[in-house]
Formats: sequence, structure tokens, C-alpha cells
Amino acid sequence: MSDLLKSLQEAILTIDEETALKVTQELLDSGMEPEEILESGMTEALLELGRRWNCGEAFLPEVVAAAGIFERCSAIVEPALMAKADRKVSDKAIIATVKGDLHDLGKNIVGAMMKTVGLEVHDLGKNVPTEKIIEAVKELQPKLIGLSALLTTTMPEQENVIKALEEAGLRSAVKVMVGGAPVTQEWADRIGADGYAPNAPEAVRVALELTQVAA
Ligand code: B1M
Repeated sequence: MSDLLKSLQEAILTIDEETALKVTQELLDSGMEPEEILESGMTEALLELGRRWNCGEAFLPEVVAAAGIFERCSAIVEPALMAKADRKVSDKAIIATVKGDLHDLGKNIVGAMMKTVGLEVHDLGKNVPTEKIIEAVKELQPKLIGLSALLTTTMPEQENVIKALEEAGLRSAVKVMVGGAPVTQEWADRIGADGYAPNAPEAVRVALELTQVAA
């Protein structure tokens, strides 16, 4: 890993916003791919913070602060991501973090990367009730719904959305993709989702596959 990438991780972990923003810009200026900055730099830092939080070496206020820095670093990286957009499709997609879940950093990255391949992404936000997702499907008629869940307690909401789509007679009209740190391919299969991805670049690949099949 490059020293600059390590400095970015360190700056996020030590809540040094000024350095984090400066190094993010330096990484972009050095020609590093925006996806690598997001995944190998920023996301890895939050994963490490999660590990420290788990064993009592970090606390909620630090996690809140680090999440804020992550958002502001993302704001620097996203324009670079969009600048290298290679539009392959022009389908609509809805993305949301499910009800009860306030984690949206990963969902936001997934949405930003989906836009780079041309998907018209409608981001419903975080803590989104199933009914709101169903209403949006009726109104926008997307080809794809992407559901993010970061808590084991909110993963069942992904299944609830699929059940609600079935009840509304909408299931065959839309592909459903799930993701988020605790989500696995096994879970996706169990709840009848059409796709799963462990990270944002893979989410884009799966989204393209699903929207093309649905074409
Ligand atoms: Co919370 N949190 N959190 N948290 N948080 C976790 C998830 C946790 C694992 C931390 C831990 O280890 N203790 C733990 C969950 C344990 C569990 O469920 N088993 C936890 C907890 C317990 C909580 C609270 C309950 C804490 C409390 O209040 N006592 C609380 C819950 C609030 C709620 O949601 N109702 C809480 C709150 C928060 C903050 C608000 C402080 C903050 C979120 C800020 C925000 O999102 N705006 C936060 C954070 C930052 C984390 C950790 C540290 C980092 C998550 C993150 O943003 N990662 C997290 C630790 C961990 O995940 N190991 C943790 C970076 C992000 C880019 O990655 O979201 O995984 P991620 O997204 C990835 C992939 O998962 C994938 O692509 C992304 C990019 O690669 N992906 C998809 C995501 N969505 C996808 C969708 C797809 C496909 C791929 O298709 C649709």
C-alpha cells in the first residue's frame, strides 16, 4: 500500500480532518484511481475503526467524527469518479438503506459508482420504510432496487421489501440487489434477492448484469 494511502487511513482513524482532506486531494493529484482511494483507503479505515470499536479501543463519538470526515473526503473523490464515467446503460435504479438503519456511507458510494456506468440512481436515503420503497417503485418503475443494511437487526428488512414487492404484484418487474457489511451471498439467496455484492465496484458489475438481463 502506498504511504499516502496509509496516511489517509491514519488521518481518518485519528480524526485529523485537515490531513485527511489534504491527503485525499494529493492521492487524486497523484493519479490514483478514485475507486482505490474510496475502497482501499477510506473504507478500510472505517473497517479498522469498527474493529477498534468492537474491542473497546474506540468509542461512538470517534466513529461519528470519522464518518463525517469520510463524507467530506467522499465529496472530494466523487467528482473524479464522475469524470471517468463510462455510460453503458441508461436504466433507472432505486437505492436505499433499509428501515431502522442509519448507516449510509457504503450505500452512497454504491450509488455514486452506479451513476458512473449511466444508471439513473434515485437515492431514497437511509432508514427508509418499506412502504416508501414500494411507492417509489410504482412511481419510477426502476429496473433495479439496491438495498443496503449494516446491522444484523436490519437485514430482515431486506426480506420484508422483497415480500412487499411480491404482495404488490411488482416482484417480476424489478431486480433486487442487497449488500452491506453483514450481508452475504447465502443471505441474498435465502431471501430471494436477485443479486449481492460485497463492495461498491462489484455492486456496479452486478447491477449491470441484472439490468441487462432485465432489458
Ligand atoms: Co455503526 N455499527 N452503529 N455506525 N458502524 C457497525 C455496522 C458495527 C459492525 C460496528 C461494530 O463492530 N461494533 C455494528 C453492527 C453490529 C451488528 O449489527 N452485528 C454497529 C452498531 C452496533 C451501531 C449502533 C447500534 C451503535 C449504537 O448506537 N450503540 C448504531 C446504529 C444506528 C442505526 O443504524 N440505527 C450505529 C451508528 C453508527 C454511526 C451513525 C456512528 C456511523 C454511521 C454513519 C453513516 O453511515 N452516516 C457508524 C459506523 C461508521 C459504523 C462502522 C464503524 C463503519 C460502517 C461504514 O460506514 N463503513 C461499522 C463497522 C463495520 O462495518 N465493520 C459499524 C464504510 C462503508 C463504505 O462500508 O457500509 O460496509 P460499508 O459499505 C461497503 C460494503 O458493505 C458494500 O459496499 C460498500 C463499499 O465497499 N455495500 C453494498 C454497502 N451497501 C451495499 C449495497 C449493495 C452492494 C454493496 O447493493 C445494494
